[in-house]
Amino acid sequence: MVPPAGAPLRLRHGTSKESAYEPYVADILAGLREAPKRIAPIYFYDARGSKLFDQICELPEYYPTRTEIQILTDSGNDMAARVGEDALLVELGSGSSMKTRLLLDRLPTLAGYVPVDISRSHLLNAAQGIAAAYPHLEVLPVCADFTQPFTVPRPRRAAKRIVVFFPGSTIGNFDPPDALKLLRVMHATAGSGGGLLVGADLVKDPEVLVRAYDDAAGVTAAFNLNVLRRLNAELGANFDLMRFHHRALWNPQARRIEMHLASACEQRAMLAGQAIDFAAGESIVTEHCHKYTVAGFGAEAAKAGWLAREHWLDPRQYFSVHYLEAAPSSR
Ligand code: AVJ
Repeated sequence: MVPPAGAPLRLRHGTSKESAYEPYVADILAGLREAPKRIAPIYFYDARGSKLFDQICELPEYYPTRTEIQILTDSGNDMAARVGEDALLVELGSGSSMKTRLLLDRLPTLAGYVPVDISRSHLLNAAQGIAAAYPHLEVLPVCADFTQPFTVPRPRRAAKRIVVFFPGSTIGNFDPPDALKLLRVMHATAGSGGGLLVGADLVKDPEVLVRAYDDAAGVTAAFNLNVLRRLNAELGANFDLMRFHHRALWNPQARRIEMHLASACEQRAMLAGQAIDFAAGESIVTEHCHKYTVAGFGAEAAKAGWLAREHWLDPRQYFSVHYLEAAPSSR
């Protein structure tokens, strides 16, 4: 029996804390002790950061969201055919559900939908929205850090296969060794015969890339700086937001956009009783956004045991969505 629409969804797996990342002060301090200083991009997404990210997705310069939506709209039927009948769809980092709906609309026989997110409140809100819009779909939310293996809940109606859905080019936030680890975790999650439907942003004109991460309205700058505001508010730090500047740089060797917060002058900030010293011009790296080629992405995935089956592009070839199948695990 599927719970009635509107019934509260229970979290039966993962953590019961508000965020799977609490407490995080030790991680932040360790990153600020590295050279170069680093803050992981997961920390962007407090309530204000999540709102700013939604605004980024609407910016004229930020093409990835609308391009991926266009690909899902144009090729969604082919993707649904690949996912097949009676599958269990497991979405990683299931923030907004817009892209998911494009798939769910085309997958009437799905055995269940498992949204996985680190933020408990976002997860439950999104899951509730999906459960209300798809009353016959069993929704099984999991609050977890998806970079670590987690238990996939079993739907009441047995699934023929597990398909992991990982849109948004979030894979680009992981440096190559971590991306490979994540591809392996997803392979283990899907199991043999399982699938992976994943979005990956493509290498293109550096001007187009830089503008997407350094928009004229300054929304990305506000999004980047918000992480310091968050540390001030939540960890009692005293970063001076007027003395850090947003930078977006294209690194052609590593094929990635790098987001930095550059210190305008020599300065010291305090965090949890520890001094963090900055030279003038020194920066904190807050995000790497790796860009792929279609062949390059397939090759990385192959190292993790994935077989590339099909991919879809927009007419400008800005963004790619790939369907891969799990080769039987060698272990
Ligand atoms: C959510 C990781 C896909 O890398 O494009 C957008 C995050 N950062 N603008 C990206 C982001 C700055 C975004 N991802």
